[in-house]
Amino acid sequence: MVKKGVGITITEHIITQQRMNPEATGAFTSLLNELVVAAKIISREVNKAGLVDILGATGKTNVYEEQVQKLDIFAHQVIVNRMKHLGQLWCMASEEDPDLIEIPSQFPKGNYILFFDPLDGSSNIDVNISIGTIFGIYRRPESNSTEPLLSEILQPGIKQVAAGYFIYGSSTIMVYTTGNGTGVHGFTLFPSIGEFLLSHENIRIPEQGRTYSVNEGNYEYWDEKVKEVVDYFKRPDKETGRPYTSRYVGSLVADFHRNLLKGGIFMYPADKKDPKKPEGKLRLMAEANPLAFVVKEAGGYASDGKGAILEIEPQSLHQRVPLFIGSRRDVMMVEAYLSGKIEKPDLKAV
Ligand code: P6P
Repeated sequence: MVKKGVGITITEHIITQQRMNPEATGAFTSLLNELVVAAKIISREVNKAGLVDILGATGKTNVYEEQVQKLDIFAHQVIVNRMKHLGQLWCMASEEDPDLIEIPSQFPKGNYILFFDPLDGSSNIDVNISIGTIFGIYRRPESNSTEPLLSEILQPGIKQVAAGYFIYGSSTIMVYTTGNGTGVHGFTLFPSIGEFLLSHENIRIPEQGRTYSVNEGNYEYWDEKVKEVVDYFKRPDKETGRPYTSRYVGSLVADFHRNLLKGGIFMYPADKKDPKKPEGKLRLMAEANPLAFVVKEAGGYASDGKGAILEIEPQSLHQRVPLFIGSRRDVMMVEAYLSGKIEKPDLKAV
């Protein structure tokens, strides 16, 4: 019997995408491929974290005064070390670094900008819940500057040329898109051959879900309209498929990935819990924008409750934003209600 091939590798897929783009120079392909190498290294450490002393907090805190887990730092350093010498990046920005990460002078600079959250969901590391790496890639705008300027870096999410994530769970999966109708594709890591193989071709998120994901422990800190939205999803109504099921892992990549495949809405609203985080906990540039780019390409939508996440003009590197993301009909309804376009939450109104 002739053994089947191993299937389509991520490397092959990226090159095929490159060939579809006549101006492609291969720079972007080498950038994505190096990110894949970084993810393989992170995946190996995440999957053996229980066995060696790499678990547990470092005693340090990051720019958000969050306990930084050792794997957070490891993942951050792996990505920076792999990407800095490539010659494809103008600069980088990481959730784990308050400042822009410049390319050391001994390496050539390139024309792409990489935003990343090296290990999102890190509070779940010690309890073996899926965590992930999120990335968004922009092109450096035309300019005569010789050094990266924040004004060049802070672009709306719609300007991304690629975005995606790696989820380190029961298996390691990469999901990415280059936008412009190229689709959203998922690849599963086969440790036995050390390759990501195409496993989820052209992912489309259901127009409407049956799941809502939100931390209801924050209920008393939400404004009244957000409370009404969450109560709406819980209220029985056959015609609109309610009550929805509640699913909340507390790891953005895990919650997002489930909703992307099965449909649903993830919400992290603004809340009054922490005066330092009036816009909620999630960050625009390294979390909301990349996932908004992916979900849009898969037929879904992402909103801050007033408008599209991808249209937001960023004001700072680490700004936070309320996030409603997932199945188009669900998110559009929430945005229509929160922005006053409809009088009450009603899926039949969108
Ligand atoms: P809460 C993990 O710390 C994270 O940044 C996201 O991955 C996740 O969606 C969110 O925070 C969970 O926050 O406040 O519900 O524990």
